[in-house]
Amino acid sequence: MTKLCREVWIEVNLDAIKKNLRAIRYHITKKSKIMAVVKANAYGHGSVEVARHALEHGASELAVASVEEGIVLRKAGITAPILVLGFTALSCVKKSAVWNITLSAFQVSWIKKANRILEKEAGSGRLAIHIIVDTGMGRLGVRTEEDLLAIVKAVRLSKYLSWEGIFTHFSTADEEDTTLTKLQHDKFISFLRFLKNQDIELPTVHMSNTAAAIAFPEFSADMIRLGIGLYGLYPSAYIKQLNLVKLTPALSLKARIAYVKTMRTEPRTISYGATYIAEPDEVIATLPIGYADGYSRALSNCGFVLHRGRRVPVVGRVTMDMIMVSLGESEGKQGEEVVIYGHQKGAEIPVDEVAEMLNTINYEVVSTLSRRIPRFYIRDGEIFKVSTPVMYV
Ligand code: UAH
Repeated sequence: MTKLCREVWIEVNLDAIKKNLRAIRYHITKKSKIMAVVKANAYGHGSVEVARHALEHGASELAVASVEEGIVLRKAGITAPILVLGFTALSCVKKSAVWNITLSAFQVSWIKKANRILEKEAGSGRLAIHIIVDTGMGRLGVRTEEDLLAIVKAVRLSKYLSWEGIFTHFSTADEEDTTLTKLQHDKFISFLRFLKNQDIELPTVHMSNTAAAIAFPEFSADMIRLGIGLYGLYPSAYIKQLNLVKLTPALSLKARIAYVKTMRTEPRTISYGATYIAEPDEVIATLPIGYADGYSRALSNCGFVLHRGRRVPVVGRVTMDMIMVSLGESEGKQGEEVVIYGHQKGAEIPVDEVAEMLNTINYEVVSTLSRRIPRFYIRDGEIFKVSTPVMYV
């Protein structure tokens, strides 16, 4: 294993990602393609490695949140279609065409200006477009048939744009009450029917995120956009308990104990604010992870890590780069491995549990893991690649 100077790391199990892709593949409509959503550094897992692996194991397209995220993938040699799911400023249209990155669009004025930009910048290439339809997410997209027809016509008239997709996004597909999801689906289908009635041939149609792909496989259309499920996490407790697809979490967060002491002398205060006072003879271990790594300060005095397969509590405040945990009266050794998220000797700290403690969702817990933590990629049961923000020796 690569020697780390600061001994905290993420293990990304690519075999789990392959399993998750397979599980979803069997669940959705046969003809539907899978777009792997690798935005936000693949939800913290590392976009280049996850994208490459997903493309090798059943995904055929990728989605990101910005042109910059797409360029990272292109620079790594990835040639599959890449769609930017969000809004892109017109100033980045040329760059998108040059790097062959597909943009999402929903405004006629934007389409016309984008075409003019590309007309002036001869040689930039054509820009592929997916049209967003807002059926109830209330974020981006056309909301009326009139606006949809206008943008479709504008794209089709644009010499430098090509219309390659149309999609909507569900806002409550992870919830037990399916009323709004069904309404959004029906609305989207009626928009599509409206276009067909105008003799307009549809490009790739997609609507489902992980939740919809699991709960409504019949909505899979030409393609699904698989995000959280790719990483082995469920979009909600409700979707998990449906028990329709077995997912395997891909990410573990681990560290080695930096220092161990027995609290024999006064004061026995721990960390900023002295919010924890250790018992005499309590054993305290210091770990090299903090809130700048994405380990939330809200876990101060309430998080847990696994030491020798046993849960031990975070004591005192989480600092920027370190935390302290209490080993109680047990012994601990400098350099011993602890698990912050994941499994150790039959025990587990699931990301879902951490999310619940933080009153947030698993998406936030993994996607906020800092890029300064090295990622170790495991394939066929073995570490095959280490991605580090700086070179470790
Ligand atoms: C437009 C859009 C998103 O913003 C996100 C996703 C992926 O969602 P999950 O992570 O819940 O699968 C799809 N589409």
